Amino acid sequence: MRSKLVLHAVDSHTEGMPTRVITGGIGTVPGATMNERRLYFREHRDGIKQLLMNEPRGHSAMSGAILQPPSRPDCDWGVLYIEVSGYLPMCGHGTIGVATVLVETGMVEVVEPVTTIRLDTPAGLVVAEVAVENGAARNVTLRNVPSFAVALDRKIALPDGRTVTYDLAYGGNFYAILPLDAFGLPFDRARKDDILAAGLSLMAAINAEAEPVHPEDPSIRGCHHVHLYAPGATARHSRHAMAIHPGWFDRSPCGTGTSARMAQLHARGELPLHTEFVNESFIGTRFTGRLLGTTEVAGVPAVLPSFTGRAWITGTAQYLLDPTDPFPEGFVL
Ligand code: PYC
Repeated sequence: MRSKLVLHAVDSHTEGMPTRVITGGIGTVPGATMNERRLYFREHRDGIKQLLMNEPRGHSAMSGAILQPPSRPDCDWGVLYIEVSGYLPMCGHGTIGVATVLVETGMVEVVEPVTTIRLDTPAGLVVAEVAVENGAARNVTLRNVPSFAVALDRKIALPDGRTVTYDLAYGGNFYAILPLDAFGLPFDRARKDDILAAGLSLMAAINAEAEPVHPEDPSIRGCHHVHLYAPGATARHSRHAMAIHPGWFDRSPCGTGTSARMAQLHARGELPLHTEFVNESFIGTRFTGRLLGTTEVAGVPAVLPSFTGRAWITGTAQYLLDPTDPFPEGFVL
């Protein structure tokens, strides 16, 4: 056996969505903040992300997180998020996976019944409260970054001639939010290809016409997620399909998407603070969220979201790269 590198991983899934947590083999990425490290990694080390996410080591809906020393003194760990689609500023399901791995592998001091872990993410501070019972992480509640509605009832024309109305909100990533009915499609996994095509066409139109940019950090930009909610969705319990660039669905209820959805519902006057909101994924798994308070982001009214979900460790691995491997960055079919 020969290898140019050895990447140590603990694989997990959060309510159905994988998080490959890289615990060693990468070293400290240059950058004064976690966002600078995200941009550095994207520019200089993208091959490692491709190798870990693409086939044959990953698949077309693969997601992961690279553990780092924190860049700020008030945090326990830093996290860089990697996905088939790129480098997210923040990922909710990924952070629940990270917190579960940190507790269950003893990489943080474990306190029962609740272990609090402060995480330095490219989007800002995220606090994880892990409910621990006999050493096992039962669930994780995240206090996410401030989230806000960008636009309500914005109209856009699509290439097929249809005009749809959507809301746009930020919850660590930007989300277009609209009913699946707007495309005349049923909430049915048998129609997943049509649902995905609808989401991708809206995403492309938004980015061509009015690409969203974070008011405090222009490196966080673009709409790469479309939240299509099912008939019967309410401001207390909602089911949805989350279409993600370049062409896959979140299997989990999507933590940053849940945060954006709660910010959107709050901006619409439909979700008060401290009120439970259950968000259900395309495969029927759930996060339970609530809004803890209000704040501002660059003068824009914002909310402080939290949500709870569960993750399970599925394996450990050392990913290798043989110097003769013809696919050093994997491939996408
Ligand atoms: O849980 O925030 C999330 C997420 C983003 C993309 C996939 N999952």
